[in-house]
Formats: sequence, structure tokens, C-alpha cells
Amino acid sequence: MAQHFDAIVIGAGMSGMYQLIKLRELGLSTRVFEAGTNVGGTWYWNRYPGARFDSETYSYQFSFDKELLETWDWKEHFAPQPETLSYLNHVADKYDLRRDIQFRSRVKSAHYQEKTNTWLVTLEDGSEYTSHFLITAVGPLSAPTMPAIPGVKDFKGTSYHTANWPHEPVKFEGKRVAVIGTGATGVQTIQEVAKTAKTLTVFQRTPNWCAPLLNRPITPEEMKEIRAGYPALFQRCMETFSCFIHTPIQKNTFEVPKEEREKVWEELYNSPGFGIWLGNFKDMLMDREANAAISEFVANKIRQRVKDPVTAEKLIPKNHGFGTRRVPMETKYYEVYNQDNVKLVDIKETPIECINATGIKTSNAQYDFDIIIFATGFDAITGSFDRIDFRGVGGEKLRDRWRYGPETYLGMSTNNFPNMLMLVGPHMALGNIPRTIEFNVEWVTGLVKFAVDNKIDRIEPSAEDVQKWTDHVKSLGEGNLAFEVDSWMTGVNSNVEGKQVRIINRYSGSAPEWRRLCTEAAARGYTEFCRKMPVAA
Ligand code: NA7
Repeated sequence: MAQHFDAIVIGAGMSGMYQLIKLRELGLSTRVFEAGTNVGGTWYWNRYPGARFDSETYSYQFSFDKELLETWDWKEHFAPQPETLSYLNHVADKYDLRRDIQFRSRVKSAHYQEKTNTWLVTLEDGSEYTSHFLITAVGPLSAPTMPAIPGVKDFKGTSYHTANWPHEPVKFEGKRVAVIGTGATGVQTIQEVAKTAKTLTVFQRTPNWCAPLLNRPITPEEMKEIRAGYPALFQRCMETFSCFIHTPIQKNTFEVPKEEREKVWEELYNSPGFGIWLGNFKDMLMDREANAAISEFVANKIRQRVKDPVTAEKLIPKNHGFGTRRVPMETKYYEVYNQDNVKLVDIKETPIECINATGIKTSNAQYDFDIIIFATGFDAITGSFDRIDFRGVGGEKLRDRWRYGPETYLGMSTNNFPNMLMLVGPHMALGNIPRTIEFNVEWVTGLVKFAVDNKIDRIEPSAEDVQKWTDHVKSLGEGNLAFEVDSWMTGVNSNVEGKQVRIINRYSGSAPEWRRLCTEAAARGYTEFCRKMPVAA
């Protein structure tokens, strides 16, 4: 017989870990299923060379545990992946989380069973478990996609997807290496691999607007100051639009004279982190001319940094403006293309025809390699849901329901999927994700506690509320230039069938507003979730 739990959580990344801590506080028997061999989610899987935070480290950690904040020292302003992973392992040790996490356990399906009002969860090895609550902590960027290029499996050398990187170090010395993909991951990988590879050939389909990260170590004195500033830092993160420490300048671009404007941009370009993206003039992502002006500023930086003008032009995006896709943060990325061992292949100009036993064939050349790195991204936001066969009331498939885009209430639930709650799912404020995770987990925990305390067996929003929220999220996307561009943020993935059309899959209002709406829903006594039940007098 299937083993039963009060709650099953899928995924042991940051959201699954914190959810486990909170469910234990409620005294619920909980099992977390995790495909990997340890905790960490994104930071467990993405071990590729150069992987690191693009956000200020200290703003991206858990804030719920004062003792943890007091005792953990960060070493770099933008921590490399190994440092973040050891932090998350430290959290898992501190809370003895692993005893409730079953590793090497990929969930294949989760079916709601009407008769028993339980979820039947089946792992890929065929083992079965049931639970009353089902909480997804599957991550928005966790379903890696290989490129839909003919012959992708024919290569006889070594190949890796960045999100399935081996645990052992990979050496590039003396090797002919290819990287396909120039998103945030590709950029980090390229600038690292270029240091040691015999040759590095970058296959770029669409250039992205990259900006300097300007990372540096944190000195012990700085760490003391950072720690003393934690309350103010987390307060600030809860007030900004997307929970980052950066906040837009409260002026429109052309309200400021050209000279002054360029001075501001110069300062932003020379400041660490996402400031130039998230701390720029407030109309940058809404006004075409304002966006064109900052794009030209950054294009000129690329022209100054890349010696060969033809290569420089290839590296300047022409089909989208600055900041309308996720801005990759870089450390001497553009200078890589001044190195003799690095070559840029523009595959819009000379498309890849196939991958074969020895390398990559484009329309005008055959390139042979020892290693091919696929930095080709993820089936984002809904992809990790699509890979699990979720079925709700009457066997309805979530995959079918969301075929033309997700439908949710508050980004945490959908109708016909009772007692299933989502962490960092579609239609919620993403931004600085750990800040969202903490709120999201605490909100879900509040709802679960309410249901348990009030003996409410079935929590589920109505179809009307789901429709209303989905329409609201869609309307927020209007006028936002980022929704006019193909990217993972608009649900487009050329490698996944049926995902060629842009959709609105994330909440683009402010995080404080999203939290306000969720908090109000809780304050109403979660009535939208419990409408079938008598409301307590
Ligand atoms: P991204 O940002 O989705 O980038 C994927 C890259 O791979 C991008 O340059 C794609 O080009 C390229 N790509 C994808 N498929 C192909 C094929 N078939 N042929 C050639 N090139 C291809 O993923 P990342 O992993 O870099 O980053 C995802 C997020 O993770 C990031 O924003 C951070 O928030 C963390 P395209 O642009 O589609 O032309």
C-alpha cells in the first residue's frame, strides 16, 4: 500500500526546503521528493563553470532565521555557485532537513483521487505515495532544454547541458570547445571557459544586452557592516518593485538633459549588479524612445570594448531593446572576443545545419570539437509542471489546461486541483526569488494551517477567481516592452513543441502589490479557497 503523508512537497530547492521547515512547525507529516542527490535546486544542478549570483549575495539568502544571518559569512558580493550550495547545505544541516527528503526521486505523476480526497504521487521508479496536501516547489527554471538541432545526439566527443553539469571538475586545457547559447548562463560559461580552452567557438543566435557585474570579495569588515544592515536591507527588498535592492530613478529619461543622463548611465554602467537594468530611469521598459536611447548607450560600450568592429556589431542586439530580456551580467565578457583563441559564429547568418560525430556543421563550415556545451536554457515557468503528469478532478490534465498559458489564482493554485498549492509557480512576482519564496511559503503555510485548524478538507479556488486573476495578470503585461520580445520570460522556447507563441506567464505588477493582494485574500479568511465549506461563525 502507498505510504501516506499529510503533505508531499516536490523539490528540495530553496522553496521546498523552507516549506518543509514550516510544515514541520505545523506538526504535519511531510515527505519531500527530490530528483537530485542533495538539496539546493538551481544551485545543485547549475554547476557549470562560472555559475554565480547576478544579484547581491546577501539580498538573495533566507532572512527568516536571525541566528543563520548572524553566523553565516559571505565571501563575495556575487557568490559563486559552490558558496551558495554550501550555504544551502548548511541550512539543511541546521534544520536536519534531509531526514524528510527522499533524494534520487523524480516525480512522474500526481493524480488527485476524488474518493479519498488525496493525491497519489508516483515516482519514476514506480513507487507510490499519497498525501492530503500537494505542494509544488519545482522551480521556474529547472526543466533544461536541448536544442532542436538535427543530430544533437550524434556527437562522439563530450557534451554537457549547463544545467546537468557533472559533479567532478571539467578541464578545458588543450580542448576545442563549443558553446551554443548566449543567455545569462552562456555568458557566464563563455567568459570562464575562454580562460583555459585551446579554442572556444561561440554559436550565437541572438545576442543579449550584457552589463558589467563588478564582483569583488567581501572583506571581514564589510561583512560586519552588511550584517549590521540586514534589517534595513530586507525591509528595502520588501518595498522595491521586484524585491531587489535597486529601485528605478523616479524620473523619465528625457526629463533629464542629455549630458546629465549620460552621466547617470555611466555611473550605473560602472556600478555593481543589476542597477543599470532595475535602477534606471522609470520609463526605460515602457517608452520606446527611452529604451532606444539606453540601448544606444550600451551599444557604444560594446563597440568600445570589442576590437573588431564586425564582431562588435554581431554582439549588439538588433531585435530587442536593452532590458527587455533578462540582462546577463558579465565580467570581461566582451573582451573575450578580443582573444585569439575565441571565435564568434553568428548562426543567424550561417545557420547550424546539424551536429555530427565530430562537431557542428553550419551552412558554410564544419567545426570539429572535443567538447560541446549546451547553454540552451529552460522550458521556463510551466515546463517543470509539464514534465509531471498532474491530473485534477475528473482526471483533467494540468498540461492540457495550461496548453495556451497558465491559469491560476494568486499564482499559487488553480481550480479543479484541490489541495494543490504552488511555490514560485506561474503568475506570481518573480524578481528576487528568495524574497518571493519566503512570502509564498508563509502564505501557503497560513492557508494549510487554516484548513487544518478549521477541519476544511478541500481547498480550491473557483473557476471564476482563476479567470479573474489570469485576466488581471494578462492586463498588467500590456504596454511592457518585455512582453513584445521572445524570451523565456514570455514563455517562448524554440526547442519545445507548442511554445513558439508569446504568453503572459508571470506577474508583472509590483511585488508589494502582489503580496498585498495575497495578504488581503488571507485576511478575508481564505474564503475564495473554502467557498464550498460553511464559513465559521
Ligand atoms: P536563456 O536565457 O533562455 O538562453 C538560452 C540561449 O540558448 C539563448 O541564447 C538562445 O538563443 C540559445 N538557444 C536555445 N536554443 C537554441 C538552438 N536550438 N540553437 C541555437 N541557440 C539556441 O537561458 P539561460 O540558461 O542562459 O538563462 C535562463 C535564466 O536562468 C537566466 O535568465 C537567469 O535568470 C537564470 P535565442 O535567444 O533563443 O535566439
